[in-house]
Amino acid sequence: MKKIRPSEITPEHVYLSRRRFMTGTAKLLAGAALLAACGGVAPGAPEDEPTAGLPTQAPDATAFPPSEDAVEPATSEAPQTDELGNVWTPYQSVVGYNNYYEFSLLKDEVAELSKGFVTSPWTVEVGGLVSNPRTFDLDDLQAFEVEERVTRMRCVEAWSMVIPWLGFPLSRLLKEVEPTSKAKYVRFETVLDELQMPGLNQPFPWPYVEGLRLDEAMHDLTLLSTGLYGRDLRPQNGAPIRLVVPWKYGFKSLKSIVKIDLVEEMPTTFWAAGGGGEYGFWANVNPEVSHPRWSQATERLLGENQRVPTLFMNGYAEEVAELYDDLGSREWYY
Ligand SMILES: Nc1nc2c(c(=O)[nH]1)N[C@H]1C(S)=C(S)[C@@H](COP(=O)(O)O)O[C@H]1N2
Ligand SMILES: [Mo]
Repeated sequence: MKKIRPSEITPEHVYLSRRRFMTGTAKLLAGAALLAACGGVAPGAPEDEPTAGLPTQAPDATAFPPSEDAVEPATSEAPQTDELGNVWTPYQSVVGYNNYYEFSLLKDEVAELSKGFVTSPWTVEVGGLVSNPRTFDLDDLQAFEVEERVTRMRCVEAWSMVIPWLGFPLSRLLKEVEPTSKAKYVRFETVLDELQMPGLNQPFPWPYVEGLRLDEAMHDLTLLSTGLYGRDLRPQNGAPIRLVVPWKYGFKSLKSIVKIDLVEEMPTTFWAAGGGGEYGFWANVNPEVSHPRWSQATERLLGENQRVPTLFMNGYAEEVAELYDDLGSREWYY
């Protein structure tokens, strides 16, 4: 097995990944219904506070070697870090410990159940309050030049990862469709594929919908991601294209996008509709605003042995302060 050194993750590598983008093989999933409903359990409870029938799972790379993910793309000889010095989360955790409720509520089952998820052909329909509505196919999406962005992803369940994403700013795609002056928010929708997604049996308000205010969506930190660790996205991470909003709780970063609409009113999101009032629209990371059932003061950074303090706006406050008149106001944190 060839080991790829960190130094090999170069722009060329990024370019190759972009050219490959996404391939998929047709395979029907064998898994059916998984477990009973967990009423009121939203993007989950923190792992040390399991709730109603939702087993907690420790990430265990060795217990989870799906063949296509088995080769580590980077060695840890010279660990790579983000701008705060946090080491990149091991690849096996990034592809083996996932929240993707359309497949399963169990983080270590998602990769197996989503294996073979067909993501080609694929289209993203972009419309609503725009002058130039457009449907992007995989070739159109490939035309956007990708860059590597290493950002932290902080799940509302109080764990986090440092992920080297490949992607491009959402603003570039939005500029192509030309939002009209009436557009105030962006509404995103994940694919709804009952044949391939056994988790859709769960009584949640599908499809998975998320939203951003237009200026949040246009911010340079807001990415459409098509890959990570120099490779195309695996289904469990939201192939072929997903959102990444690093200063907000992870549930905002929806996966496998098929529809983007510019709208006038704040959209009703999946977790706002189904999360029992525990998950609001803004969801900006704030260690001082507790979830109704647990503290958000610290998080378990995967790959590290200790919990680390959670940072205000997940450490991106300087970059995103311009978006919020009064960062101290509590309203931004639900
Ligand atoms: N469509 C969809 N998108 C989703 C989710 C989901 O269940 N369905 N889970 C969210 C949550 S809670 C988190 S923390 C991140 C996890 O992303 P990752 O598995 O790539 O680390 O995806 C988000 N996007
Ligand atoms: Mo999450």
